[in-house]
Amino acid sequence: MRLYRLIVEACLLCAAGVATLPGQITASEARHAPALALALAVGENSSSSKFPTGADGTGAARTVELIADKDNRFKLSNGQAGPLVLKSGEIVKFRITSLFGGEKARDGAVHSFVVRKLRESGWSVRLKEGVQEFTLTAPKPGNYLIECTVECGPGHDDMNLKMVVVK
Ligand SMILES: [Cu+2]
Repeated sequence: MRLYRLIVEACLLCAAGVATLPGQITASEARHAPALALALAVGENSSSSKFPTGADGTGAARTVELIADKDNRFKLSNGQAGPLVLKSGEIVKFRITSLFGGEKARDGAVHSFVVRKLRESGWSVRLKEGVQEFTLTAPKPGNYLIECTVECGPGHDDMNLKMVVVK
């Protein structure tokens, strides 16, 4: 909480003494919003850890390896079809190997990795041939579907991978 106080004090320097504690922010403090938002974010993090961590709290993001295969199917690295099981809130590093399945998009993508209802959270990645890595945060618990939205060739319409997010 030390950082929180420093940031609020810095904010106080910029104008009237209004910033106090999280939860006590009022409309009159709207002009302090950026500093307050930052202070709240820092406060939130410091309650658990200094850095983003995996769900196991070790600080290491878990790596999930997938294949977007040339037969136009997603596969887990163990060769199975899924589902992919994640823990809500965990930070997941995806390492996806993509292989050409007969057709590719104009931008060169041979597949994509899309969860439609999570697009705004970054769950929408074009996949070029080869290995790609990106990091995402597992959403709230529920059942999701990872889909390929690139016309990648025979079997494309069924190219998806079930994802189950647990508490
Ligand atoms: Cu496809």
